[in-house]
Amino acid sequence: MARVSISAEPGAIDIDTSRTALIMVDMQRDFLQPGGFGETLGNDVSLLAVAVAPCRALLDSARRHDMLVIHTREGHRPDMTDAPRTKVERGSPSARIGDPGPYGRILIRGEPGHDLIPELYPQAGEPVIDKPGKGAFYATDLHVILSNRGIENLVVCGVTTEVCVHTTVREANDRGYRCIVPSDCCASYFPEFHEVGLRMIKAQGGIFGWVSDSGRILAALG
Ligand code: TIU
Repeated sequence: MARVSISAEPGAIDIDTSRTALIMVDMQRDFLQPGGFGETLGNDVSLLAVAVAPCRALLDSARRHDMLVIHTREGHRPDMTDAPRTKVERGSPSARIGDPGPYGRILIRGEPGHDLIPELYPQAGEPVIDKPGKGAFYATDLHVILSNRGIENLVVCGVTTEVCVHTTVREANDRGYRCIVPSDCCASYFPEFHEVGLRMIKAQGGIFGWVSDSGRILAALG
């Protein structure tokens, strides 16, 4: 156990590292690599690449400090019985969830595109949460896993800032977790949504949590 103080907005936050988990949200090939789901939605996936190296630095530090590391993956069963029609039929992308893509069927569990990028691949013993929704708590056992480990604080990284990271932070906030979001460890296809998403988290005295960055968190962890 180590108590550390992390410089953040709206103010410094003191955490016990043994009660803190690092959560990597949806760092999947389908979102980050050219030709995957993110690109079929019309997005420039290179905008997400900037988050990979800072995430890797935090991941390495968390592992050195024996912090709980959790990875999430957004996706669905091969028969897609857990995919709402509204989600599958949304918009008019050139390929939809379940359709064949360059990395197998898009956002389908077990397909190469659904898997996590090699740079941030889970180590043995790190729970991987397969989630059908945007939030990591919805229809998953994440809350049980965190409760069993006595986790109170979450450092939430991943993509995209305003979609799955934000939804997860909001879900966590309602469940009583203190969330710290390192600004350079998340990214969006829409840079302005990334900026505003972070401002929303730390506004009103930190209504959803705290915003820091990898440099300040690494400095605090030592
Ligand atoms: N993980 C996640 O954010 N899922 C999305 O679909 N994000 C988009 O921004 N499209």
